[in-house]
Amino acid sequence: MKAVYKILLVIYLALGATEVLATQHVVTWDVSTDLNSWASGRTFKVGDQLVFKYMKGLHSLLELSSEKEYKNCNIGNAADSKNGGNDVVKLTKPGTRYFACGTLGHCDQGMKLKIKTVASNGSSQDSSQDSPSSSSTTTSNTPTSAAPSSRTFGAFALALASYCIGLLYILD
Ligand SMILES: [Cu+2]
Repeated sequence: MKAVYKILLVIYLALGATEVLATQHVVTWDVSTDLNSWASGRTFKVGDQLVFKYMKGLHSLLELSSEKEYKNCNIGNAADSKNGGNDVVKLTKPGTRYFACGTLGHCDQGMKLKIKTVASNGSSQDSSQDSPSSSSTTTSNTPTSAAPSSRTFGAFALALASYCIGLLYILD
């Protein structure tokens, strides 16, 4: 019986560890929100999710396929459309994605959003580029708290798995 609780604990810990890697960005999807400044204050990484919250029936969510369509509010041939009012979009790869409301006139009123997704290790590389003063990279204290890059994620998951298995034995 005790082993069951230990396994549950380990699963819980493993889920918790993967949870912190992805961020949910909740978008208040309406005409009055300044969507540009909302987006500019955030970093969108591969693995993150966008959640568009809006009054169902009043708005909808279209994904446009080009910058040109986005600029001109050409919503005629959208790549994807949703209308649930609580629409989740997963950012699966780096690049730019374009969203607009499908209700007539709303896109022209500014109800559109451009999202630039970066690789999950992108921002940390940028900050360490040309700053010789930041010599405070002490890797000795807590190496486990460092955010894993997408490339090393597999290795990280493997390490986590072995850590969890190890934990099972330690708890015995
Ligand atoms: Cu709308």
